[in-house]
Amino acid sequence: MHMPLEDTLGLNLLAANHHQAEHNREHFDAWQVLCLNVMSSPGAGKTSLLEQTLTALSADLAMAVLEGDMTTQLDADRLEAVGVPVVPITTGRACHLDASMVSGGLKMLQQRLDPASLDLLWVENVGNLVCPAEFEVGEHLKVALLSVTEGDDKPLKYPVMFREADCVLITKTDLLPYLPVDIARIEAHIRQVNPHCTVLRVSATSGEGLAAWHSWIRQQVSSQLVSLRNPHGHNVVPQLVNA
Ligand SMILES: Nc1nc2c(ncn2[C@@H]2O[C@H](COP(=O)(O)OP(=O)(O)O)[C@@H](O)[C@H]2O)c(=O)[nH]1
Ligand SMILES: [Mg+2]
Repeated sequence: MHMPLEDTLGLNLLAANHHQAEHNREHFDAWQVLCLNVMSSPGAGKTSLLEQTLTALSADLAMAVLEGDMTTQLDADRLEAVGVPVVPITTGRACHLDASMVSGGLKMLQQRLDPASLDLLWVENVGNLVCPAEFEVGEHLKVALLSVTEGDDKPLKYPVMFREADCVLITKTDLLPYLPVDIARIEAHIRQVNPHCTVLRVSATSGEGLAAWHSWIRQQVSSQLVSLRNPHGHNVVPQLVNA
């Protein structure tokens, strides 16, 4: 049976991306840096949350950001203002970052610092609920944001993003009193597509939930280090036979 040409092209594209993503992850593991890929629709609050989070955590975690945007460096400038190194990656017409763009971003980052000195590398993806979920970039964990203004049906309408996420942040909870939306239904729909992810309610404006979010991050950084140093873990560099 023949596959349609466009299906074959699509599969090849994803396979090539997967290969590059694995390569990126090998670098992250060798540098012992945890990489988090932050995704959401445009305007759900990724940059605002990162402004708060980078400020709160930079005293005890060394961090940098790869900032994906289609055309501008506006978000990169906002985050650089916090005092954390940021590499802007403009994607042109592409609606997501892919693994080779991130590889290019890493080379630019290496001109500024030694990535092995970092604990945590953030990737802020291009705002889009569909494409970023299909293109891994080598991240260890995916964080998806969904703001309360987007309605409770989005986890069901865009299931791939929410199924793949390790942590889902329901953002802008300060707006709940003004909206005809039921946050319990948002959570139930997230659980329906992904029963196991962490779900947190946060507001970058009021500060609600940020302590729980920051403690989730710290936990992930620590367990990443443990898994890289654990000789029986899955991330161990393979031993050379007869070396
Ligand atoms: N009320 C409220 N507005 C927020 C919150 N977080 C972000 N915003 C606003 O939402 C808009 C988009 O935020 P931004 O961080 O740029 O979203 P991004 O496109 O996902 O990076 C901006 O006008 C922010 O001020 C929040 O927690 N509460
Ligand atoms: Mg942004």
